[in-house]
Amino acid sequence: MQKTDENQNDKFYKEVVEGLGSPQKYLQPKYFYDKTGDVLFQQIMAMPEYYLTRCELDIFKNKTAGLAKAITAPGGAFDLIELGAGDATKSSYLLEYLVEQQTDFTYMPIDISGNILTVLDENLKAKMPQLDIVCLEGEYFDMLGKAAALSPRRKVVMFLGANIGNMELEEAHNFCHDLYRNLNPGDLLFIGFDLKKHPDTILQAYNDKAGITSKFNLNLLTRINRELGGDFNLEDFEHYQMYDPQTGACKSFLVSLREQEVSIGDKTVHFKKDETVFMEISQKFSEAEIALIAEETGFKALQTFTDDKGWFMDAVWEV
Ligand code: AVJ
Repeated sequence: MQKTDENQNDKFYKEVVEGLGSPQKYLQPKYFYDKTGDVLFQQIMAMPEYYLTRCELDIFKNKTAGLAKAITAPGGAFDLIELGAGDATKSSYLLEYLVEQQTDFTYMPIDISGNILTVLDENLKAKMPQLDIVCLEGEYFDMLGKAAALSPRRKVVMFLGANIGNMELEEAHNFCHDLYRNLNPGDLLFIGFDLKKHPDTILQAYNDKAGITSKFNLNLLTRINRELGGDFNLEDFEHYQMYDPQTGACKSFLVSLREQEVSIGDKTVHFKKDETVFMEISQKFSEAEIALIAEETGFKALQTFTDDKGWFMDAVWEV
């Protein structure tokens, strides 16, 4: 059953109040992506500092045949599911190749943003009229269940763009294990990781000079103001970014520039001066750490693909 907007707003409110009521205040990055957030993320991907998208694009553009081979190798028709598809810039190279080869598959993009899915559906249909596409709007596991109910075919699940990095290590581990348990023997997981590299390169990707990442973070406060009846004053908060090469954690925060009270609907949240709100983790991995996650969550690591710089890795794992 499709959730109503009202239910989704209740959940948004509940999670915001819970996060801002915690000793270490936090908000969840999945809420960044409203209409403005989608546009700002597009701008982030186009920034000179944000190498991630270009690196993964390099893999999809230049290693298309290899990727297609890895996906089609087990044989037979399949559903190509993409978690957090966004605008599918990267995967469209693979989709075009598969369509050209007359591969028997259905593309099932899953995204939390219905807005971006509508655009995606239109664009892909215009580009590839032969493409069989079913858009699924909602949270990953709900929609994976829906995909399983829609068809019994072999599943290839793509989780690109270093989206896995948005989880703490233990959470990433649990997530992969949950995927493993929700798939069947022979199904594949195709998953993108941002690799550890020079700390400055990483920090700059999230601390751009033009301040787009800062706007991206602050936009969530604007969204709370609009959708949950908040009264955040954006001038009273500042974006702060850090990267720890030891753990590979790149984290963003908003810092309260003064002591203040903010109302959200009928709730009041108190901020001390310099108090932080943890916004997002973008975890970076070593090759060994990636192999270990596969092993510990039950998957068999089949193959890896990297860009020319060796900055990004797409791994193919089998259930
Ligand atoms: C979409 C989660 C991969 O962490 O690199 C980019 C989001 N946040 N700049 C990332 C993001 C700030 C991005 N992911």
